[in-house]
Amino acid sequence: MRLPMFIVLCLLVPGLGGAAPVSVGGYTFGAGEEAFADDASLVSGVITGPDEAGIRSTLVGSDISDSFNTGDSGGGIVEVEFIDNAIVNGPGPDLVIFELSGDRPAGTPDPREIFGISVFDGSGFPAFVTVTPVATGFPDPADSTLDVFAVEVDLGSFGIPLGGTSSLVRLHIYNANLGSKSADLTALGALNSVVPEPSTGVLCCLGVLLGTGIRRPSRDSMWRRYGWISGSSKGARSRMVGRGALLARAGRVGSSEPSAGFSWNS
Ligand SMILES: [Ca+2]
Ligand SMILES: [Ca+2]
Ligand SMILES: [Ca+2]
Repeated sequence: MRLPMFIVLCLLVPGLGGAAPVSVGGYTFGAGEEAFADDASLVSGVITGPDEAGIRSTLVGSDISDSFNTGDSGGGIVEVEFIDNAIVNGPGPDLVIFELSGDRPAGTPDPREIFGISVFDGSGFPAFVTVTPVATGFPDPADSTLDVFAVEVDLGSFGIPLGGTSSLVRLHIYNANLGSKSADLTALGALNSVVPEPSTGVLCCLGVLLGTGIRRPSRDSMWRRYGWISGSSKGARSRMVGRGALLARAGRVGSSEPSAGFSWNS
């Protein structure tokens, strides 16, 4: 198998795939849909608002017409994963977490909806930081009584240096007992998003595949390269009655015939 060079470049170069930007709650995500979270699961505690599948379907992707809260439980910790992209610590905020709450003027924080966040720093999850969603002024597309709220996250706040990346975010969702069960979370998108660097193993596989396509001549191409065959297909070769007849026809019996030590790639 030989990977087309364009696909290989798309794997290695961020943004070369040409994704259309996506705008959510007044934020523009240059990497498009890819910028958003790709998986989510409950790692501890209890959340009765949605089941596991509901947690995942709510937090994956750019859709902000859905949300969940703790339900009647005491709360839990949800781990969100970015798979086809990673968050990178670039200039300013790197990640936006969206949640839904009652109508408020843009810029108004809603302390009833506080929750905790932590970002994997390469060796572990630093202590949770409590954050307060702020009204964006944009309405919930599915419920006109609600607005879109946002929390901006800078990876530098979690010890990740400029240019550093992370693919895991944990959310501590709990009832703040302020008249709302908890934050009503809906989506996470990376403002600064990169295609993850391929692992060493993937690079080795790519190298082997590319090497297979570029450096490993087929038996037919070798026959053509050395002038032993003028046809271009296996069919042409299959019509040959034998290598001796072929070489005799090409007048190459002798000096250019592969030596006894030559081995074909097969
Ligand atoms: Ca993604
Ligand atoms: Ca940053
Ligand atoms: Ca959602």
